[in-house]
Amino acid sequence: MKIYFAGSIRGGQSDTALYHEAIMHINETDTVLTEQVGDLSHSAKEGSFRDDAKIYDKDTAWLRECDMVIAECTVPSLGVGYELAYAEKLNKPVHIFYRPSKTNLSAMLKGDPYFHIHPYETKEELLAMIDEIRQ
Ligand code: 6K6
Repeated sequence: MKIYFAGSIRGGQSDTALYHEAIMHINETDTVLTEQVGDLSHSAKEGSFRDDAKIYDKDTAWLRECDMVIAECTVPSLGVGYELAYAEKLNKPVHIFYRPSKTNLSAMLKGDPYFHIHPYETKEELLAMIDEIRQ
């Protein structure tokens, strides 16, 4: 399967190492299209309109191409929220993971019956739940 992994970048990168571990885990059996989400070596700062337009074009093409969207939403992100709504319009399966001890998930995600919502707390739980949804 081609997986679109969504996680905060300009919304804040405190969970980037966790995204990286989840992406590496998924890549053992499937293909993550968006590996850069777990990469701390790129700048998260605003780019020029042209650079950001390239990111938008590439990411929306990957959303059209993917078989499933997995989003880690503990760190709130406008970009991830946009991607989730875009994926819903495309009828892609969308799985949202978050840690309730660290955040209050937006009602616009939790209240949307289209999304599969998965609260978890530990990294081990996250990886096991990611395995379950891909079976
Ligand atoms: C910075 C760090 C790694 O890569 C970069 C360059 N910027 C982006 N590259 C690729 N996708 C991006 C970039 N910035 C945002 N996105 C997309 O939006 C990703 O697919 C994330 O899921 C989401 C993050 O949105 P913000 O609003 O938190 O940046």
